[in-house]
Amino acid sequence: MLSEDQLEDYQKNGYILVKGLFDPDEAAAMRIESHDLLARLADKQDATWASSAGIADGKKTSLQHCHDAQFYSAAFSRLLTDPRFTDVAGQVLGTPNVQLHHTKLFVKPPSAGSPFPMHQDHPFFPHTYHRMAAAIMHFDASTVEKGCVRVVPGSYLNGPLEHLAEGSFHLDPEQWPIDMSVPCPADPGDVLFFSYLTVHASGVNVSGEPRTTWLVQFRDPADPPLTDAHTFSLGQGMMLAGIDPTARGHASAAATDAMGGSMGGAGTMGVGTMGAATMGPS
Ligand SMILES: O=C(O)CCC(=O)C(=O)O
Repeated sequence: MLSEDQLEDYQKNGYILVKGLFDPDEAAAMRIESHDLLARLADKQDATWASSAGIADGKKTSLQHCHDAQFYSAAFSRLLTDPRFTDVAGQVLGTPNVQLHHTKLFVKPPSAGSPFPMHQDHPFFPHTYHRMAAAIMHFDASTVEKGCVRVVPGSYLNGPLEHLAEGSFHLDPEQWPIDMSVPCPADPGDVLFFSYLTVHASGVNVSGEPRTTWLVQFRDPADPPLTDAHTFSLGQGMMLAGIDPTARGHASAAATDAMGGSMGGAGTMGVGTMGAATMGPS
């Protein structure tokens, strides 16, 4: 659980790095699990965003990834409902009800592991009340050299920002240079929680070691999605803690809408041009 001071910090800055949420030996076991899973994958895709090329000075970088790792290995499923994680997730959302949106396993390979440009996660899957956040679980050390995640403290208070859509939603680098962000180096077992409105990015892994993280995106089930831009992730809607007070009302509204129904669910209340695009691995 977060202390009152930590929760205040989150409310002020839109992020909190929770030290030692998991033990280093648990993180080490998940690191092995992660690398084994990526080695097993038949279809190995590079998740590098086209919009990150500028950050890497035109250098070719790569990013290993697996969406929905909990469908490949039960070790990930256990983490999803681990109360050490879900208690903090509920605290940052401000509700005991925590619902899965999606997960992404990333390994930034040594020497040229891909960076991420400055962005909010909001344009990929906008929700009505913005009760959506991410937790990045660190399975090995993440330093500035390894391309750790970087955040702009307090940026979530600006609300949704206009993004450039090309090459995955990202902010204009002239207005949002990466230097505006602060690095969040982490040890194995540390978890970084941040709002989907928090501006964040990450650097190139120029070190000799891979950086291994698992990102879990979660929401308040009572916060209706504004579009159906991201409904493809496996297990979306699974309850990680508490209950869904809508009894899957939003999911059935979206399904009816997708079938051309008239319930006015996701897809009819869009956010202009940002909503429908499905670029990038978010
Ligand atoms: O893992 C990272 O370095 C950043 C990931 C990220 O920003 C994202 O997936 O939206």
